[in-house]
Amino acid sequence: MRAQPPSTRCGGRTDLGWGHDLEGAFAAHRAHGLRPARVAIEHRGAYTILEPGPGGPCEGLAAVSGRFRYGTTRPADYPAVGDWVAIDGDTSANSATIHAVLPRRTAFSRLAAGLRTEAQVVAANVDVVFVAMGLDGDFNLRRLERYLAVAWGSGARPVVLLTKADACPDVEGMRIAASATAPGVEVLAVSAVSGQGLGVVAARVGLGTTAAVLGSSGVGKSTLINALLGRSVLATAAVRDDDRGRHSSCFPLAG
Ligand SMILES: Nc1nc2c(ncn2[C@@H]2O[C@H](COP(=O)(O)OP(=O)(O)OP(=O)(O)O)[C@@H](O)[C@H]2O)c(=O)[nH]1
Ligand SMILES: [Mg+2]
Repeated sequence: MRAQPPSTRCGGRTDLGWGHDLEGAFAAHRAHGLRPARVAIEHRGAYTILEPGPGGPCEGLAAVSGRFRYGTTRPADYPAVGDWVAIDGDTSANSATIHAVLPRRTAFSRLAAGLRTEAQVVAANVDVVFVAMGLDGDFNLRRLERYLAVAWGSGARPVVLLTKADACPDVEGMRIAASATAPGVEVLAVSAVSGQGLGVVAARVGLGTTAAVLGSSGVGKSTLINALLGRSVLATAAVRDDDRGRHSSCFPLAG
């Protein structure tokens, strides 16, 4: 996991993707005086969380309670980026405590190294996963198939993004080849340099939708997310799949 320096910040326009289905799941926690928050970044031993509020989300650091730690043995049951959690304490003072993780709608997992090999969730509750493949030499249909299998396995809806379209002389030919490999999946050519396709990508991430970008290192995930954030995308996570495993990094929000 890539950590970012802890910071405290409140406000901004977003509902963080909280839905009515979560209200029911949260009722018992609310009865115990707990509040919902969403995990934005996983650090070693702590989490940056975003707590919805009337003036916009409030950001702060949180840790799991001793009781949670004592009762949780599987890595997959610990909070992951994108999880909704039940907290108490003061988020803006970086002293919130996580008491429970709400059931996940979707989950990206990787195998955690340890005495036993166990699944670890790297991104939860993602609705749309953008499978990114570069048109600058990264293009590989076998890898695209593998990424699509990961995407479908997570429960999220995949959309293929052919990135760096500005660097390719035959974008349409590549798009047709990718479409043949990904039947039933939308394939979009995009460029953060020319702006091609960014409007369509942003339209796939409506208010309340959580998106992840999955792709190999250097494919342009961070650049794309930054370009999208200028277009009021709610929330995005970058998930990298390489020989060091699958990583999810920050979960930035439009302000
Ligand atoms: N020509 C062109 N270059 C791009 C585009 N998007 C990103 N790049 C370049 O590609 C390189 C890698 O981009 P990143 O956004 O850092 O890639 P990443 O997928 O986040 O990489 P990791 O964080 O290592 O997983 C940078 O030099 C970018 O400037 C694009 O649309 N066109
Ligand atoms: Mg990056």
